[in-house]
Amino acid sequence: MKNKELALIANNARQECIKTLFLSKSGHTAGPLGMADVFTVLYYDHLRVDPMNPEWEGRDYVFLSNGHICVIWYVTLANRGFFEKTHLWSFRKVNSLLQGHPHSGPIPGVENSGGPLAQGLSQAVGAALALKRDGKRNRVYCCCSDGEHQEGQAWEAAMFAGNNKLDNLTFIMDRNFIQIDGFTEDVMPLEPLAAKFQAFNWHVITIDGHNLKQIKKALKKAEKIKGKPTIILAKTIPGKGVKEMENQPKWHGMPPNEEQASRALQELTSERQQLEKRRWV
Ligand SMILES: Cc1ncc(C[n+]2csc(CCOP(=O)(O)OP(=O)(O)O)c2C)c(N)n1
Ligand SMILES: [Mg+2]
Repeated sequence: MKNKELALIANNARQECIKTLFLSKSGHTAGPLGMADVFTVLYYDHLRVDPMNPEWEGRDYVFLSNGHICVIWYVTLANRGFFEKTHLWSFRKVNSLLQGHPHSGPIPGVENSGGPLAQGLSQAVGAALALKRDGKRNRVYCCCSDGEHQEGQAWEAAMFAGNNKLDNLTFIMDRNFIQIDGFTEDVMPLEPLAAKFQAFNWHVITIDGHNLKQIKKALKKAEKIKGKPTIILAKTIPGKGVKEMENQPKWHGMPPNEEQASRALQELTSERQQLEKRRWV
């Protein structure tokens, strides 16, 4: 898909995240806005999925390990036609299909239950191993966060995947440098992340997580790497697109109030007008 179309879809997804979070009056804002470009490229340009038949056996599997950013997953799945968009408006409400952390089973397109950080990484690794052993050609994608790589389980999953040469597995890390109550490098430094994964037999690709061309290229390159899994370290701006929310840990787990939501939508609408006017090559 053309980059202009993708940029407009990502802009729309950001606006819908803001509306959904405002209506729910709870949820996470920074991560979802930061990962809108990655989710858009994944679902509109890259993945082999069929919204009409989410359990199609030839599909690529998508896992979300940092389950708290699920609003961007839900918005993307709804816009791609996996389920009715009206579900978004009851996000996080009692008995809603769309809870504050994803659960596998009832939600079309959602493969894993997430929330306890780092568990999704192990789930994805297990799925990739099973598919490989069954001689299947499906790929497994796992979106994850930087903060969760402060947990032991993350490195156990990484070591296992590298050791088992799971080249049907791609991790995409939201490398946004924030976590729940501060900046990752202040709380518990993660760097040098690339060298750590390389030491565990991973292929590492570092990209600007808002550059559509780079996201596309990295996803394609990962499919060609043999004998090792790939991690795409996507450097993102948490809260991307809304200046007052960008790069601030306080927006990790806070929804916008009415004034903040209205300012955010205004800013994103004017960004949309710029995107329409821009010359795209
Ligand atoms: C096992 C586990 N421990 C703690 C938490 C609480 N928690 C939820 S999000 C979060 C911050 C993780 O950092 P990151 O995912 O990088 O946050 P973001 O970039 O989305 O702000 C924490 C500690 C959790 N969900 N699971
Ligand atoms: Mg983070």
